[in-house]
Amino acid sequence: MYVMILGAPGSGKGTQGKILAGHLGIPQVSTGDLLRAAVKAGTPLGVEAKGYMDQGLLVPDAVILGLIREILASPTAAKGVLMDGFPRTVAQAEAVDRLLKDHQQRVDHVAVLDVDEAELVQRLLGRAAKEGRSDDNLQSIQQRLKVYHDQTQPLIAYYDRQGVVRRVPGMGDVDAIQTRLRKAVAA
Ligand code: B4P
Repeated sequence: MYVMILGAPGSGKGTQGKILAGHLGIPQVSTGDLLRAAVKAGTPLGVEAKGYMDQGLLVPDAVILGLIREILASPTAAKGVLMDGFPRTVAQAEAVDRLLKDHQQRVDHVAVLDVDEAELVQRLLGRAAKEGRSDDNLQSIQQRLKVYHDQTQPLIAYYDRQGVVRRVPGMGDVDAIQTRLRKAVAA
C-alpha cells in the first residue's frame, strides 16, 4: 500500500504519519526527517538543503527525487510506504507516479490534513520553543505557508483526478485525528 500524507507545515503529517505507518505495518518515509538527518551529519546533501530549509523554501526537486528513487528501489519498500511531506510539487508527484509504475504499483491514498492557519502558526511556534528547529521562526513559517499554497496545494487537484484524495479534519486531539485518518485510508 502506498499512502501519502499532504498538509500545510504544522498540520500533523509527521505526528500522524509515524502512528499510521505502525498501524499499517509499512515503513514511514519523511523527506523532512531525511533532510534534517543529512544537515545534522553535514553531508553534501545536508549542506545544500540547509539554506533552502532555513528560508522556508523547498529543496530542489532533483535532490528530493534522488532520495525517493533510492527508497523505492530498496526491499523494505516492496510492500508499500507511507510518505509524509512528499510529494510537495506536481513535478515530484508525476515523478513518483512514473517510479511506482516501473514497480507495477500506484498511489492508493492521499490523506489531506485540514488545519486552520492560526492553529498551524501556534503549533510551529510551540515546537520552536520546545525543539528550537531552525526553520520554526515566524518569517520562515510564513514563507512555508506561502510555498504550501503556491506549490503543494495544486497537488490536491492532481490526485483528485486519480480519485485517491481523502480529506481529514486535522484539528483537535492527536488520537481523534488518527482514528479519522485510519477510517479514511481503509475506505
Ligand atoms: P517537514 O519536515 O515536512 O516539516 P513540516 O511541514 O513543518 O511538518 P512536520 O511534519 O514536521 O510537522 P507536524 O505537522 O507533524 O519539512 C521541513 C522542510 O523540509 C520544508 O520546509 C522543506 O524545506 C524541506 N522539505 C521536506 N520535504 C520536501 C520535499 N518533498 N520537497 C522539497 N523540500 C522538502 O507537526 C508540527 C507541530 O505540531 C509539532 O510540534 C507537533 O507536536 C504539533 N502537533 C501535531 N499534531 C497536533 C495536534 N493534533 N494538536 C496540537 N499540536 C499538534
